Amino acid sequence: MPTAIHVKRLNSSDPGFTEILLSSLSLPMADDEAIDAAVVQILAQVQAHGDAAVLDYTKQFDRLSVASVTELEISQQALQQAYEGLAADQKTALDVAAQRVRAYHEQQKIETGCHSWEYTEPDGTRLGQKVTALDRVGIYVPGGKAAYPSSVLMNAIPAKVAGVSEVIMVVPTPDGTRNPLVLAAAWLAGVDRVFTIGGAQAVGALAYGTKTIPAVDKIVGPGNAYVAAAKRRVFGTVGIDMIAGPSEILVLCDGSSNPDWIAMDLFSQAEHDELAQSILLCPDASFIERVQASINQLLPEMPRKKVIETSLTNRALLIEVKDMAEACDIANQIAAEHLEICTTDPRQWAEQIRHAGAIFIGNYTSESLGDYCAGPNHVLPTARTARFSSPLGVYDFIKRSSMIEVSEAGAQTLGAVASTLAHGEGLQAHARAAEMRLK
Ligand code: HSO
Ligand code: ZN
Repeated sequence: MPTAIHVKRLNSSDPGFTEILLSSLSLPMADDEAIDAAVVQILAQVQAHGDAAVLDYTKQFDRLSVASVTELEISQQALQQAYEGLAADQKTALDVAAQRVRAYHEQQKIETGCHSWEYTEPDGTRLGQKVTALDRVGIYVPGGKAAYPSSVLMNAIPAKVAGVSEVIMVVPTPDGTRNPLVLAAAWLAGVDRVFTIGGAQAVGALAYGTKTIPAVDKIVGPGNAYVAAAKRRVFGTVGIDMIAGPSEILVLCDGSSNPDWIAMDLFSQAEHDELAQSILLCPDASFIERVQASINQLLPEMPRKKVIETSLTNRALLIEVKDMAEACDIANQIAAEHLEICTTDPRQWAEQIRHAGAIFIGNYTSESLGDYCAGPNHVLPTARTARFSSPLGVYDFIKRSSMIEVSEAGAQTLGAVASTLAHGEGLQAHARAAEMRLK
């Protein structure tokens, strides 16, 4: 008996549509006080006892018992062996993906203000901005069901392209089980050191440093609730990227696509996680029916049908809209992590989109191509944060210093201004420092 699921249907003309939509997007706040308390304890132990605490927790949580943290490091030679040992098709696919992700991020470095600049004023004062890469970055790679080699590429390659000198990866290996694809990806991406540790203890080790594990300047990469809580706690001591929520896809469709393609694109997010969210916006009611029929027809074939079914039943929406212009307005309110535009004239609608993590234009651009190998990063803002944040990129691994060189002539004009303002703020030393330089 094939599973028939009914995906929740909305119509933009329903009374209270916007409120219903926005409340369907939000997730109940996880009750993570207990997790946070455990994390505070783990971080304190790692800060106080370094390697010894890391060893204890790794034994306790990953059932991995070794005498020293040195034994938890995977050598470059072992990474290379993991790569060499891959099946030929896996190796080629990983090579192509890495090369394309690198090319995209190299272009991003050129185009996105990742270079220093300076200008000179008429009086000889020089002002500018100096860009430097972070010295050392930590990449958290989850173990278990979300161990994605593609995410190793997406996190490590932009760091290397930015010019980060040392990229340190941590990946838990419960019971000592290593994922060769993850190690191969680390090798290809040029990761400098890999430690088989995970959880809050790995985040603590990277943030505070231990005798064996060097302290980093920023920690990036996804993780479970403990890792997310630990990243929140160490923020300030180190930088962090973002706290990612469950994955989302929003498909805008005018009804001209193959409904099977659309159903499979909705599945491709749903299969990540029971909490993942897949939404279709379409002005054609009969096409929505056809997508619903494709969902029921294709679902039984899917190995991950349980996860897909739960995600689609609890979180998915098929929304009938007035027209494509309204679909774009709603898409801007949703600010989805992934937005597919599957229409006959997709560029026209892409121009109307202001808020989305990544915009996939046209029927041939399935999100899965972007997830693996198109080139842009797949670490994207979730949970409507695309309203104010961007995909992970080279710019996340650089920082800027202001450069100020005031000429003698410049000190005369600026000195008078600064002096007046300093007196206004009651800061005499500031005023005198400016005045002393006046002729
Ligand atoms: N869609 C995920 C990334 C991913 N997909 C990894 C497959 N592997 C979040 O953007
Ligand atoms: Zn994906």
